[in-house]
Amino acid sequence: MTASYELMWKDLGLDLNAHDMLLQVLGNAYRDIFLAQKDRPGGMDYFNFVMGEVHGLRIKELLDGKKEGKKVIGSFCVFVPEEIVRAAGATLVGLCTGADFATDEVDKILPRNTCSLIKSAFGFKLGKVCPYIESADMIVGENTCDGKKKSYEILNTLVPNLYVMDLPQTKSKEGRALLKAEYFRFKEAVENLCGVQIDAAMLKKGIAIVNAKRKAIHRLSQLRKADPAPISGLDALLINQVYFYDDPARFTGSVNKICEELELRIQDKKGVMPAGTPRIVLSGCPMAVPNWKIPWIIETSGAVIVGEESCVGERGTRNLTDDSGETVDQLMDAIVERHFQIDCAIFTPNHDRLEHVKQMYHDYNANGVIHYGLQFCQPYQIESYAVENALERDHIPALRIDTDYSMEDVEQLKTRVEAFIERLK
Ligand code: BJ8
Repeated sequence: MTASYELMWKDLGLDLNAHDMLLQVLGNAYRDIFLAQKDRPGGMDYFNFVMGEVHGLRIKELLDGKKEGKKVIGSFCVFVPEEIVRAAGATLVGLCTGADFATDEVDKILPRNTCSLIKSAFGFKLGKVCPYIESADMIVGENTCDGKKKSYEILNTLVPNLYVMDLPQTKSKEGRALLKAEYFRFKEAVENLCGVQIDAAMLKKGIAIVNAKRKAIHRLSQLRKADPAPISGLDALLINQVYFYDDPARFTGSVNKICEELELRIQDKKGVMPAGTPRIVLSGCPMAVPNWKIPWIIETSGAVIVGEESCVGERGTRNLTDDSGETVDQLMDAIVERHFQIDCAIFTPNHDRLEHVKQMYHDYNANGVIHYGLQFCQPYQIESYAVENALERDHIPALRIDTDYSMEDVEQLKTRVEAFIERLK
């Protein structure tokens, strides 16, 4: 990244030395993990560029937009309805939660047995290295797992603009009513922030923008069913990660462009790995940038990832929002309906997720499922027992991995993953 952004980062209040260090680590990891791959589709050049400019040009775009009155809203969860944000003409961005940072500072505030994802959000804020959180006009937290719910009480003392959304924990009639009430409350908060009154036409536009992104991802997912796999799981994960940062129309265009290339690859039977390479569905906690450890281990151990049952993946993007309503109430209902289907492990019981993992295994012609739980993530770690049982009942090979963002266990994990992949051959 160039020095021309230094002033911008300084104005945002970033710690320039710490930020330089972060970019260097990120750049090296990207080179070693992504650029080292063979036979990447040419369309990944765009995503290389986006990643190279993720703290540079993209932030400049957001700040330029702010000068023209376009608000920026940051979020940590796919339950925050992007349709409403786009309807108001604002931008939704995912906030950085994929790497350890300022761990000493974080340990003074949060218990050690807090998941890496939550610690990371705090680390980026305390270490002053996230230009997204510093650019945001509103930061949305959500009452999902206990860790997030309670830590937002503390985050509220560190940022001036936290908005907390309550979320249901059961898929009941009452749960749906709560989600609906909370989405209306959120709509009002966004309207106040942006100084607009969202009408049906604006909502329709918001839905169209977000649905287009999701459809492009669906197209990509369909292509990943082919053997040989036309794109690596790492690159597909990267696309799913960029989903949360990029300008939506540009993102949609770039994904569709890469899909055209992959269609040709499939016609020519060209893949990133030979036909017959063991195929894995990765299931579990979301993987935010730059959390690439497990996919990198899997794909350097002789397998290819063909689908992600994750919020940075199919759990986050699989359903479209029905855009046929004509009134604000009908369209809001459609947004509620769409998000109420998200089968996050904070719901109890959560049978739909077990069915979804199995469905993905069959749809993507996979050979096995690897469940990824972040250490101290109670919802996903506890639910991994049910996932594994459901898979075993159907004779689907499964491996459970619990880890964090550190690299200390890489060798040990690699040994387990290699043994699992060997079993699938
Ligand atoms: S809809 S998965 S994005 S809550 S890893 S912080 S659950 S202890 S991230 Fe999530 Fe929304 Fe659900 Fe998706 Fe807690 Fe677990 Fe940490 Fe987690």
